[in-house]
Formats: sequence, structure tokens, C-alpha cells
Amino acid sequence: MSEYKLFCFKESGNAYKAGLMLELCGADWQAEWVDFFNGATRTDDYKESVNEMGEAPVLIHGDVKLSQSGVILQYLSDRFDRFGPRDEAEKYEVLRWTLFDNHKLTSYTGTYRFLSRWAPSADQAVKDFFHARMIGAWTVLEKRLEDRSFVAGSEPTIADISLCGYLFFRDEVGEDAADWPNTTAWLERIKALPGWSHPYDLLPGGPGDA
Ligand SMILES: N[C@@H](CCC(=O)N[C@@H](CS)C(=O)NCC(=O)O)C(=O)O
Repeated sequence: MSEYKLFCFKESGNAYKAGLMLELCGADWQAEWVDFFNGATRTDDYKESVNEMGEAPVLIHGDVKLSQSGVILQYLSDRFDRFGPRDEAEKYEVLRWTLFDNHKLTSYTGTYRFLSRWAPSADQAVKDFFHARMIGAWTVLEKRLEDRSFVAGSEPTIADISLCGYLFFRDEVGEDAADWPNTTAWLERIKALPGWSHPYDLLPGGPGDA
């Protein structure tokens, strides 16, 4: 039995954030596959026994059970003393960019990807709306990375791990890496971290998934 257990599935950028952090920290962890595409997160059983919010990821560590990728990242950063802020100012930068990621970058990108990839009959106007919002968030990040190696400080933090979660799926939303040079260079820096792997290689999936 591993020290940490992560409820996850490989198409989830949110679960990837947690899985990547566990891996980068060298944690002893195991994945518990969640059958998202067959509605597992919406069952009463899942809500009662795993996460009342009906979402993955969920991290189990002894008696501790946490959802929300940003909270999981913070918890692991505290446990392993890795990828945290280096001073008070950086602490607020990490929080600021993690919240921006959760509200804007991940939520619009994840929703647009879901609609365009797995809900082909979705209303085109809805898809266009989410696409425009996604591009808006990506543009903010691209500009932020114009003259910096990492988002919050000079070294990678959990803000970078949060923001990159869905960006390794860029090809799935029809975006060309060459059009996002600063973001692409930053993703290469993240890929160079010891222990990095792509979400499809890191997390489990089910038959017929992506
Ligand atoms: N803010 C949450 C978002 C989690 C989330 O939306 N997870 C998706 C999978 S990527 C999910 O489980 N959705 C279930 C549903 O919407 O029914 C986090 O950062 O963990």
C-alpha cells in the first residue's frame, strides 16, 4: 500500500497537476482510476465516499482527504518542502496565479476541450465562447512569460504546475505550439524537471478513452 493515493484519470488536467507534483516530489503514490466518462464522479456513492463536490482529483494521505488541485498542490508542497514560494511576496504571486489558473485558464481550456473533443453536438456558439475565453487566458500567460522563466518566481513553483496542467493537451484544442513561443519554452522547462512525464503516460485510463 502506497503512502499517497490519487483518484484520477489520464484525460484530466486537474488530476495531472496532482500526479505530476507527486512524481516530481518523488512521492510513494498510487493511482485510483476514476471512470469519469461513464459518470463515476456524479454517482451518490462517489459523492458520499470520495468527494462531495463530485470531482477528481482527490488525494488520500492517511486520514487526510483533499480535493481541489490547488489545495492538493499546496499540501504536497508543505509536506515535501518543494515548489513553494521563497518569500512573502512570492507566496502571494503563487496564490494569484494559481487562482487565475483555476478560474480562467484551466476552466475555460478544460471546458472548451471537453466540448470540442467529447461533445460534438454541443452548440457552436457555446464552443466559440469558451474558445475565445481560453485564448484570452493563454494570452495573459504568454505575456507573463515574456521575460521570465517561471510564472511566480525565478524557480518553478506549484503555480507553474497548476497552470501547465491542460497545456500539454494543446494539440487537442487545435493550437499550434509555434504561435505561443513563450509558453512553449516554459513548457519545455517544465518537461526538463526530473520526473516529468506526459499526462497520458502518468495517469491511468479506461478502454476507449483518449
Ligand atoms: N477546481 C477543481 C476542478 C476539478 C474538476 O473539475 N475535475 C473534473 C475532471 S478534470 C471533474 O471531476 N468533473 C466532474 C464533473 O464535472 O462532473 C480542481 O482544481 O481540482
